[in-house]
Amino acid sequence: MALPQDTIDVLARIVDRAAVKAEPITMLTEAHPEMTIEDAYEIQRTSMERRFERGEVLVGMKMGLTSQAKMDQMGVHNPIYGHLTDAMQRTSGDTIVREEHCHPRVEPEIAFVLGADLQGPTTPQKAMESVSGICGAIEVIDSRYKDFKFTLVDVVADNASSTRFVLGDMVLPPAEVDGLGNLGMVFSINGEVKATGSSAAILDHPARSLAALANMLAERGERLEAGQIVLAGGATKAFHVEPGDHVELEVDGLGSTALFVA
Ligand code: OOG
Ligand code: MG
Repeated sequence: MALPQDTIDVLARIVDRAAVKAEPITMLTEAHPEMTIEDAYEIQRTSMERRFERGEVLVGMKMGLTSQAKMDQMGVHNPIYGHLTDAMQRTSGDTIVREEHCHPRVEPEIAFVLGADLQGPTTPQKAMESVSGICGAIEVIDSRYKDFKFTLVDVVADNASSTRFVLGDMVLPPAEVDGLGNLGMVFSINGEVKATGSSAAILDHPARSLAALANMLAERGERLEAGQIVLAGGATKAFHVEPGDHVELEVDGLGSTALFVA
């Protein structure tokens, strides 16, 4: 790591505060160009500690930048991960509040629910043995950086822009999901189709995203645990939302998931 622990602590406090206050900040790398990816994950972890101290509970992890559409939109071409807490989770049909975020965007995803611990190194096929449920999901992302612009290390430090997510009500065991590697996805806002895509956009198969996550965590001596949720990453680019919007995702065989914005 390039940064000393006290700087990590200060930067974790800065990203956490920006999230709590919904006030955009300048990229951390502007003042700390020497920041490494390991520093960034350490800042992310330290910022999560602050959330846990406030009573939030870890419910899962997310992968980000796992599709070409997302990488191209953000100009960052490496998959990353972030932490998900109970305070970020909503139920299909719930409403999120625009003002609680800096500049929220929504994206269509596939999510896994784990029935067993998952420790890397692993393969996509082996990783799927830990999965008990699969569903559609809408993720709300909200970079804490001005203009939603960041470098790889900045977005990692900012917990991969995590802010809210909602899982579809239809959570099926893997054996009941036909063709997980190529499920049609239709993403609409206010009844207008914004994007159509396929789960194949997510690293060619969402199971590859799950395995990649387990492997990235294993490099840091961490693992996924039974009961956790994993978001595999946006299958299309993300779309900004405003109060009054109604967001809906339909996934072949997995029903529809909805989110309202107030
Ligand atoms: C980073 C998070 C990306 C995804 O699904 O690709 C992400 C961002 O785009 O702000 O969640
Ligand atoms: Mg996402």
